[in-house]
Amino acid sequence: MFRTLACFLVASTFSFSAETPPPGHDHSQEIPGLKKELFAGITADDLLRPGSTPNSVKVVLVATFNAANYGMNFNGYSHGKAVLTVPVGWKVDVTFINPSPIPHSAIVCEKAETKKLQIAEPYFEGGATPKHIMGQTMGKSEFSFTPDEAGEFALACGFPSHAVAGHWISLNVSAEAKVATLQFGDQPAKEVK
Ligand SMILES: [Cu+2]
Repeated sequence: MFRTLACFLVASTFSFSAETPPPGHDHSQEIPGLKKELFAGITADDLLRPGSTPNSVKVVLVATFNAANYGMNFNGYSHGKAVLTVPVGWKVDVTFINPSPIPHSAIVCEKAETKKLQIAEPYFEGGATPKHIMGQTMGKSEFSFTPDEAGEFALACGFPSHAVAGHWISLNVSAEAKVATLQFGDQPAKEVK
């Protein structure tokens, strides 16, 4: 019981501090030890690109792209603030890159699951990096899934406590959308081409 409570308290404190950095915290500060050649030339727009076949998209997720949210970001975005919208039934091919010595991973889950300390299984078959709970460092892996259900999902880091600290972006699977769109924060969504 005490252990459960302690875990909960640690998680809540962590989540709070991740959302409200202390005054003077500099997001442009670099995270040490990044293997930069692993993500040379990749930008936030690579979060969603057209796929090589019709009705598919290509997603490149770089964990610890920069120092935002203490490195717990994908291509600079955390807390769901990059929104990928994909029509239902489209294939999603994901390349996951972690250039840092801190373990991270990627898993597709329901949006509500980002509030959990640990995410057990991908919501759609095939939708996670290998051993997502253990994570991986200084490397790359690929996975694909085809969402067959509309709803609000997330591409989250599956390393315990990272999603709850904001290490996730939004994935909306839409029954109405005819094209894939990418949205950053309050900016308008743009069609990916
Ligand atoms: Cu992570």
